[in-house]
Amino acid sequence: MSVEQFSTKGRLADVGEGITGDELQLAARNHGMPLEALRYDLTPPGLHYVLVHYDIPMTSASNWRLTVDGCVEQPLSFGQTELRAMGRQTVRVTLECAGNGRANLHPRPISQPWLTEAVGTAEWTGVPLADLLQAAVLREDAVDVVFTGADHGYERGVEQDYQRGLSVAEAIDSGALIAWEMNGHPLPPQHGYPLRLVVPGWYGMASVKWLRSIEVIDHEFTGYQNAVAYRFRTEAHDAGEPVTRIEPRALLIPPGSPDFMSRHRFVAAGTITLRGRAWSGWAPIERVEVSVDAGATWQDAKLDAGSNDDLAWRSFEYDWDAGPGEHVLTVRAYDESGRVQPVEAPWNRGGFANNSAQRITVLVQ
Ligand SMILES: Nc1nc2c(c(=O)[nH]1)N[C@H]1C(S)=C(S)[C@@H](COP(=O)(O)O)O[C@H]1N2
Ligand SMILES: [Mo]
Repeated sequence: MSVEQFSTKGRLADVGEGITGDELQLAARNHGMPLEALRYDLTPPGLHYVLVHYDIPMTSASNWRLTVDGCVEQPLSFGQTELRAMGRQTVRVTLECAGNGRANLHPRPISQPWLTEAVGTAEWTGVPLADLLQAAVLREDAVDVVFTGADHGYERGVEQDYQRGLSVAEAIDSGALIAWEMNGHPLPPQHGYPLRLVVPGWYGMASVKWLRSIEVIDHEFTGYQNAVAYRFRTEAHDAGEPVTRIEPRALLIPPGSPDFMSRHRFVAAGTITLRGRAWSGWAPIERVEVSVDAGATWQDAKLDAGSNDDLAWRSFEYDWDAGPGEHVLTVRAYDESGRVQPVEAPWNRGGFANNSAQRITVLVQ
């Protein structure tokens, strides 16, 4: 049997087809952030969402090397001590998986079936990627920068190391970091120990974990994760457009207490302060609106005094005068680039960037 025959093909769920065993297997490995963890400014690492395409590699900091080579005047190789000597910076970043929202699409692309929980915010500490590239001195023919992780696997018949490319401009201007700490502690194994890339504002796929190599190349990178996987397509044969930065999204901390199975909420009548977080990878959040009648009418939420200049989420609140009965709560975010979170985002085959507004069903008693 060939690799192609043994590999799973990409497909859409049939009309009415429930979650498959393969999707359940992925959902159990790659967990989301429970929405009540929106309460924390910084997501405790065990509650931050996790996405791993293949297996979590078993790695050790003591013999780890990071190489920087290709179209550079000065190829470099760093151990942990040498890398730390290059500088130290901490950046607060909201990471979100590009597939967040996928399982709510119709038809549903068969893949990691996220609802709305593939998000988390951490303080990442490391050395700016731009400083490493400067130390290596880019040659004139430098076009793209390729980041390779230590994990290896197969996707739709293609054997690969997990790899992503950025253009030289994106690599330098995005404020990307080569990080060794998450919230002040060494990276946990599932988040890339001992080293990972963190690209602020970009969907998570750009932030390569278990980073072992940075190669500067003189042409556009056409690896699987850039040219095949993370593309907006409506037809299977389209070349599609690349998935890049995070679209605006607001999420409410589900109020009151949940029903175990449905997660529908029970709250007592009266004034209820609804709280949540909003973010965008394109520009700071400028406004959040709340609807307590399933999107029929919208009111402005109060944003906290901060900003998300550093592209971390911003908190908001809204006092709801809750009367008895069933209500559907929904929220939407606006950013300073003019992007507005849609009530219903357009469909695409990969199920990427589905930032359709969250809906929470509440029974007020
Ligand atoms: N080496 C490697 N890096 C990776 C991945 C992976 O599978 N392997 N998954 C990517 C994807 S799709 C996402 S959304 C983020 C998730 O980061 P987290 O698990 O730290 O939240 O890691 C990215 N970096
Ligand atoms: Mo992702």
